[in-house]
Amino acid sequence: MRSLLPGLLLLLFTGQALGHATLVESQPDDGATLERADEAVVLRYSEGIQPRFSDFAVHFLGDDKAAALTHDNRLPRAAPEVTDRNQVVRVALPENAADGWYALDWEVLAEDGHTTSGTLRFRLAAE
Ligand SMILES: [Cu+2]
Repeated sequence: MRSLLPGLLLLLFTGQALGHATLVESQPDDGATLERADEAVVLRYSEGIQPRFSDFAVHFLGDDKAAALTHDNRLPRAAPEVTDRNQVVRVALPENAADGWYALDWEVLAEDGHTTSGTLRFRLAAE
């Protein structure tokens, strides 16, 4: 019994560490510029997510990077494309998206049932 304990603890901690779907990287980075409106915003998570129970909302903030995210500045929802074992999410901007600041507000349910969320702010500066 005593010899089993360390292994059991390791299993528990490993399971926790692997469980949450944390944002590993994004394109563009938070605060950075997207130079083409037709290029999707890409989020990569540490674990697979459950697309049906995850939410990705794009808000247009105009000139104010720090603007609050409201119902009024939220853009119409578009279905994100989820690939790579449900770890990569591509969120397209609307056609003819205006230049300015945007925020992508996300909340994802990992395959283990844990929820994580965050906000990515980026600037669109298309030619
Ligand atoms: Cu978890």
